[in-house]
Amino acid sequence: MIEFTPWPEPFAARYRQKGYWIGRPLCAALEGHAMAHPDRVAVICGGRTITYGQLDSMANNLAARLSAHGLGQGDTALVQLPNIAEFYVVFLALMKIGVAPLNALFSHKRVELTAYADQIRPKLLVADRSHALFGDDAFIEELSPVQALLLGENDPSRSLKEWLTDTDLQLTGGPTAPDQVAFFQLSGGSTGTPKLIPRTHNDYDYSIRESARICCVTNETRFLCALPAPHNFLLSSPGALGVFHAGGTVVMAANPDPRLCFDLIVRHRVNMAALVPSAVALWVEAAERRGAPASLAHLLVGGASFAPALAQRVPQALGCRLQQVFGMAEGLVNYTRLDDPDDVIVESQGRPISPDDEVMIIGEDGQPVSPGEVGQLAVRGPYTFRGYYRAPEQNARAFDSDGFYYSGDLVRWRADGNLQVVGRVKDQINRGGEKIAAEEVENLLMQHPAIAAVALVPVSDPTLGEKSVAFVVASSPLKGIDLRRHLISLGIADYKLPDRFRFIDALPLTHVGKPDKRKLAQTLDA
Ligand code: OOB
Repeated sequence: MIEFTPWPEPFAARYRQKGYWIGRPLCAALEGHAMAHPDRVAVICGGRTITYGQLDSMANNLAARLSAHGLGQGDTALVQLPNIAEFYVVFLALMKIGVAPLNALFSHKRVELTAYADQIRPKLLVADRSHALFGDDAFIEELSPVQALLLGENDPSRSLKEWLTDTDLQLTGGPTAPDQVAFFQLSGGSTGTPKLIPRTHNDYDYSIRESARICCVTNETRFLCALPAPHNFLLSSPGALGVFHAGGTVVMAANPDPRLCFDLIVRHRVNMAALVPSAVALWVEAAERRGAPASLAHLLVGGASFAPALAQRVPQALGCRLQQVFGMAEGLVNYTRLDDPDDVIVESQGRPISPDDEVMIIGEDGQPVSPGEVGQLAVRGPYTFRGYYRAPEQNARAFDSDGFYYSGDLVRWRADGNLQVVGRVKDQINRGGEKIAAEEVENLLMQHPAIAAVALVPVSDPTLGEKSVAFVVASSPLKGIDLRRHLISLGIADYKLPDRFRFIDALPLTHVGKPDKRKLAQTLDA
């Protein structure tokens, strides 16, 4: 059994009694559709059209082979796949036999994958030969999983495609109990080591069902997945799992480039998509120049701050309804509702999924703020986690004694009952929806022998919303390119590479002796 911090029993009892937690594993909805109408299309990926029946039988084949290799409940898997149908097949297969995956982003490299593997000690690795780290076996040997399965592999004993084909093997074992860990979600993070979020079947399934309902996902939905598939937004808000819950179709795109996506939307009559604001800007511009793809009816936007001036242009330019999403891999997800007044949809980030999402807005004095005032968002509820995986110190900081999780977002309630995100207190850079924990990059920079001190700070950017600037105190002459090379040699995701380096004589300090990042940021505005 994978350890995690459970909800205290009175909460768990209430969530069950109210019908939020229904005791169903995450593979159940898809299996139901595979039984009821196997020929309906579940995923379109490149030239392939995969039905619910095919998706489920590939997952059964993989699950049977994995269970025959001794994998099952309590085991973990490190999975890194690009946006392809196999991502869902693997996820489903692992749910069926109770193996908890951690789905890394395809942009993740040595630093991230090593940190994840150190935490979960995966028995299974699923990766892609086309990824720079997996071109040969060196890194696989370092990770030393019991079993590695690779996309694009010639050796049949390790070829993922091979493991999805028909087998006589019987699937043994089954999903973990619904109140146990189903998989690990990735935290955007604000600390040195990337943190993992254990999600249970019960809590995640509830967020999926309600998201699908609130976003009016049906079996007619044709959803474009053009951001990383493992991200909570694309997985469950309502994401691909919301679409599978309703029996609709997911169309995979490698990236959100409008040239690629508009073509896919037209070709596959896509009617729903989910984007981060920086991609919305590209779509709106492209549509204003050469027209919008007609079938698109509904666009979800979330993951980063969304300027009302851009939001305003969406319905006209793209000919679709807009829905804002403010969510987090830790749990809480807020939506504007489709029938909300225009000003709510354009200016707010909506309201929580559940009547039992308890949201508090806490001021600097640790007390709830007056109505309408700005403070830090704290939350507990039926699908908000109760603790990072094996991180007691971080949990002591992120949670209060009543189990409220402090998200690090600065928000306010509008008089109409919707939240507005106005800023952040966590030490994080939100680069076009991709989250960078400042401390993680600072620690890696500090490994360079010529760096005496460093602070990573966000700077506003017209395209991405924010970019990162590293302020560096060097003990001998250095150039930005040296530090870029240093980080690349350590192996971090490209989005974490500082966009700019600024060399200074000393870091300004706050009265408690920490780098004064606010002051540093001001020197950039000037
Ligand atoms: C989503 O999840 P994460 O875990 O990558 O990042 C969560 C953080 C939030 O705490 C907030 O700082 C920021 O991303 N954020 C937004 C936002 N949505 C997320 N900031 C401003 N406006 C928004 N609409 O990003 C995520 C998870 C599920 C659904 C949607 C997004």
